[in-house]
Amino acid sequence: MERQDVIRAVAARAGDALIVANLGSNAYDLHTHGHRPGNLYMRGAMGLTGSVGLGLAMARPDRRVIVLDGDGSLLMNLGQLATAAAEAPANLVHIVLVNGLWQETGGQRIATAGRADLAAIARGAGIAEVAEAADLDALSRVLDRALAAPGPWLVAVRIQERGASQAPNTDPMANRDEFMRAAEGFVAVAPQYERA
Ligand SMILES: Cc1ncc(C[n+]2csc(CCOP(=O)(O)OP(=O)(O)O)c2C)c(N)n1
Repeated sequence: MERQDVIRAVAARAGDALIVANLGSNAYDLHTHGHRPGNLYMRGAMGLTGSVGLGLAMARPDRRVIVLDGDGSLLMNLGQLATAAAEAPANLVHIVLVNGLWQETGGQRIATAGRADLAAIARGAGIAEVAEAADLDALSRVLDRALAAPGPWLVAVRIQERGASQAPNTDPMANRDEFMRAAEGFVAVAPQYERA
């Protein structure tokens, strides 16, 4: 299974869910294969995609929130799993694409290429619903459950890389504004953080 298969499968089922996509390829491919106002494309803040999704899920318990994370990014901030388990928002579906690499920075091998098991780590953190998928049929079944049944969910999806994703030419501020409107009810960012 390749990244784009996962992105397409999620986009096809997302409905009115809010989606937060990890910096790099997940964001690029979600924009290419499923752009909509309810998508937030992370541009930096490696490791925080899941934390942003957790905050959103807590702020908007009436909306399903999908996180499209990278394994390197999740490894950088494992504490978020314990926090998600403790806060336990039922509407959070945290999907991590496991390629065993830092694809975005040139394919450096990381711990998930070896012994580290993110699903086991999530179980140990106390996440209520943990699932794994390594092919499209399994992914479809897991997504159908995770998008309907209460979580929080952590879904670890094993992917094979087939090469670099194309970076779309998008404006992060416009994406932020559009996303905040889609996630209506959010407080606007303080003016001092606006770009001059
Ligand atoms: C704190 C921090 N360290 C390093 C980087 C550089 N960096 C950007 S993307 C990336 C790799 C992301 O890996 P992963 O989450 O596994 O996603 P993939 O690129 O494999 O889809 C790195 C190391 C960064 N942006 N921020």
